[in-house]
Amino acid sequence: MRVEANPFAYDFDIDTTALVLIDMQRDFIEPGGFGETLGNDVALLEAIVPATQTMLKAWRDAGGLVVHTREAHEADLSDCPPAKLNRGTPTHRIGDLGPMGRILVKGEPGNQIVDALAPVEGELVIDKPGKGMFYATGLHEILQNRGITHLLFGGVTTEVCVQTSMREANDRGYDGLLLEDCTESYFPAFKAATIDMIRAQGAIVGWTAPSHALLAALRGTGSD
Ligand code: C5J
Repeated sequence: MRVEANPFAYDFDIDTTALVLIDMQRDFIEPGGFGETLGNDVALLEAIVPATQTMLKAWRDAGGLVVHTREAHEADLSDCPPAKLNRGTPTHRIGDLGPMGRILVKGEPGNQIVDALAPVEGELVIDKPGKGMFYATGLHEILQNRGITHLLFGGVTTEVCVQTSMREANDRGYDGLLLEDCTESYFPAFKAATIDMIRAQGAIVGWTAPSHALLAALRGTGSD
């Protein structure tokens, strides 16, 4: 299957490809969560949910593997080093009690994936203590065991957890494609810069494409 992508076409087989949705959690997307406590306008992120939902449905209908990640810490914060805990000047830090429970702590309401994109049976849900999806998660071994070689990416935020995960994936030998309208940043200029960086120099980190290009490929109306 071929997606019309940048900087050139992206070829993949559904059987060896996973869709990875990074951190589409209430803590980042809904008011009252971690994102807002850092002073961000979360409405920007909420806006990508409909396109992501459409694309997720098409991928599920095609029978593709779905991986959801959550940025999530243990209740005692033993997996959150001071270097992470003490950064920034948020009104609430990781572990503090906010309107949606303890910020970025496993099991809390704010730590869950937004309802519109909630995982279904058979999909992988990976809790990660870092920004990247491979650090301290065992995900690489899980994907290797399933024969996955290609990764389609959506999620938030583009320049933090999504870009870190794409770079980690690239170093581990995966071919990654970022779905441009299924990812967002609190800073539009950072999103644009990330897209440019990923596909620069002949796809040095990976490919990018709008989700309609993937949908066309799945419908069999893209090029093959
Ligand atoms: C951040 C993330 N931005 N999921 N996390 O802290 O990108």
